[in-house]
Amino acid sequence: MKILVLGGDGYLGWPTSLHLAERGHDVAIVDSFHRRLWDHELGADSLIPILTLQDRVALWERLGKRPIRTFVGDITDWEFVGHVFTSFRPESIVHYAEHRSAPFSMLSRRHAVVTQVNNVVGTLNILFAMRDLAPESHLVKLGTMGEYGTPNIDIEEGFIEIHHNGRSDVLPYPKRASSFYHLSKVHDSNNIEFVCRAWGIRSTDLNQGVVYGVHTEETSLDTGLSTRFDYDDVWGTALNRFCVEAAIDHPITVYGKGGQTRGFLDIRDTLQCVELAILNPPAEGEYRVFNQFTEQFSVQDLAEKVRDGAEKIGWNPIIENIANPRVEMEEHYYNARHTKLMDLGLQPHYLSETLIDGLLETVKAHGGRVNKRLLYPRHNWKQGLLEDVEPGDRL
Ligand code: NAD
Ligand code: USQ
Repeated sequence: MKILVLGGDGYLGWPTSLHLAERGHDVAIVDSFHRRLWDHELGADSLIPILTLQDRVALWERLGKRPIRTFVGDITDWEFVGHVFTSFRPESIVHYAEHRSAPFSMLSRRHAVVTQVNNVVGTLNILFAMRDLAPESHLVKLGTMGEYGTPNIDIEEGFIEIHHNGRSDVLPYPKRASSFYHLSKVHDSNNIEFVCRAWGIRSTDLNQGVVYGVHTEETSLDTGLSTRFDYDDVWGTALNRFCVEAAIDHPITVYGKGGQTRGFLDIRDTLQCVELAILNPPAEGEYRVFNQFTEQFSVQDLAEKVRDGAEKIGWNPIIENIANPRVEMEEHYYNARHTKLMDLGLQPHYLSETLIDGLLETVKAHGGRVNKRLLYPRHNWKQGLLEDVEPGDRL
């Protein structure tokens, strides 16, 4: 199959591209390198060194692997999108090419606007390109579990049956996101659901939880094929950050009480889920939603798992419950359904079977690259970027 991976230079897009190429598909990557630029703005960098996209792709081919095409450009640029679709003619489009940091989107008015324009306009361009240039193709769009928020009822997979005043209907599940980033995904979902009805587009919205881990079968073939690994206060996600903190003997930064519960999954399962969605496409005009995570944990649970894993290998990290920079519930009900990908054959890698100490050792090997100034949060949800935060300061 001809598969276009939008955002193929990123944490998830790069290993997904390799995985799909290894499975015999014709893969083309699109990326604007915005992510590398946004890192520069914040003085952040991947913990694990990464090659340029051009060098990564060349190395992959030198290993005798199926070539991967690259298109460098921005999907908010309509001319560029048109060029990519007419020259590659994709059958499936995996859409990772968005701004993905909740903290970044809360830093200032400008950061909120950059996030929402990039995400909503980029996705609209892809939808119009599908209608006009690839009407049979299937969009596999990365959404987020954060679209739902933390309601006091069970979370369903995209839709809920509502009974009201003696009548009933199946409607999109109510959304209550907690950052301008998460809201951009809600806006995307609404636009996609609408064009499936209006134009007969096929789409799978993958409401993904927080991803952890770094190695996949293909990235492990050569250090030059490594994917990025973020640990800073703006881009780093919970478990990945906790491992880096433990590895350099920095307190593990649980925000607030730590009862915030989220869905999590191993990076290898992201690849499996995307492949399952591609191989089992929806019907013409169908908009379907899969909740893409394998287990749910509170952040305090995760911190304790990392601490216990670290103690097994002789380290002694401590957990610090610091002031929460976010506005979010720290104690709440959370029960999200996630059976549709399992029904398609997903075989999860559970955290209990993953050697946290293995991940810790990998991270430790790069410990010298950690910029400690980037560990405690330099922002909060109410004031945005705190310009006067000194290295090591806390909120
Ligand atoms: P990432 O920032 O590492 O990768 C995103 C890539 O998209 C980057 O290489 C960036 O340069 C590119 N990009 C962004 N805007 C673009 C544009 N307008 N045109 C072309 N390229 C553009 O992010 P990631 O962690 O790989 O996440 C990928 C997707 O998965 C995102 O949509 C994110 O919201 C979603 N997601 C990620 C996680 C996670 O834990 N990492 C969890 C749930 C959902
Ligand atoms: N948290 C801590 N300590 C930290 C970092 C985070 O306690 O050092 C807490 C946060 O307060 C939050 C939870 O951990 O309650 C998750 O935060 P996160 O930074 O790991 O994840 P989040 O901001 O939600 O965003 C990440 C990705 C995003 C994706 C989302 C999936 O960056 O692209 O959409 O995970 S989900 O969380 O399901 O919405």
